[in-house]
Amino acid sequence: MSSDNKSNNSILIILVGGLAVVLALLGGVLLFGAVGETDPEPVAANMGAVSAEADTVRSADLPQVNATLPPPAEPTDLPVATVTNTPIATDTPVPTATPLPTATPTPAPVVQAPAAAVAAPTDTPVPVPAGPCHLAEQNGMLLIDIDSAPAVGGWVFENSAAGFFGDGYYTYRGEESLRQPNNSVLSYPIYINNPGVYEVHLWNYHDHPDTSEGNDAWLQISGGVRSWVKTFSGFRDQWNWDNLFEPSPGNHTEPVVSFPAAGAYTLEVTGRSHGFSIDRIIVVKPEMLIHGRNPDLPQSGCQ
Ligand SMILES: [Ca+2]
Ligand SMILES: [Ca+2]
Repeated sequence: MSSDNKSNNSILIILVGGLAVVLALLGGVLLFGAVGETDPEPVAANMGAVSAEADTVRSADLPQVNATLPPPAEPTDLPVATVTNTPIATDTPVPTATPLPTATPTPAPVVQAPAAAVAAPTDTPVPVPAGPCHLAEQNGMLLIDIDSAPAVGGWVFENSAAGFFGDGYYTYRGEESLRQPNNSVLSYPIYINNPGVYEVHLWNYHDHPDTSEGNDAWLQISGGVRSWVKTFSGFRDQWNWDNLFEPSPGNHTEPVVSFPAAGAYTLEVTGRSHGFSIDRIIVVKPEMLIHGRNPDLPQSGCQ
């Protein structure tokens, strides 16, 4: 019997315990169910408000973000500024090109150069020949002392006949050479600055009893100015300038020559008839003939 009782008691205990657990669980469910129903709306309201706020905030923030996004449009302005700076840079090379026109004054000295070149010809008409002294014509006058060249051949230095310039003169004492020039050539380098027509006169002397004897010499000027020509004087026993050319027998002409250009020439004299004296030779323009005869003038200078 006892075992049955015990088993019955155990079953009872289990049933009571199970009932208690069921009751406990039911009470808890009721308790939590009441609490869950009291807060839900406010919570839901708050949640909605919060969600609404969240939306408004998000929406408000989003447009603001979008509003703040436009400023990035400024970068678009920045490239514009860089573009505006670029044309400025293009303007900058223009002022750099301006200094080039300032370099234009350089051509000015080029203009001065030709001006100096123009003045040069007037100062130096023709290059001065190298070598011996060239007796130079100045102001239409060229004065040559016969003894400025050494006496050669039949020429003799003398000073017995009064009326000569300086220390003396030359007299041809060689053999007569009536048909052609001989070897007793006196040579005078000369320089003509002013080309044109000139007259050649000899300060001469002869005392032969026959006026037509011992009264002439040969003369020539290089450069085609005057080939050898007989030059004679008709005045006896006196120093005079009155000589003429005789290019052919009986053809008497004024002793005129013409220099085609400025430059160096050579005047030469050689003997023709015995006893003819020459002291000075002048090559002068016709309008300067009287001045060229002045015995006080010294021989022309060298050039
Ligand atoms: Ca003399
Ligand atoms: Ca003669």
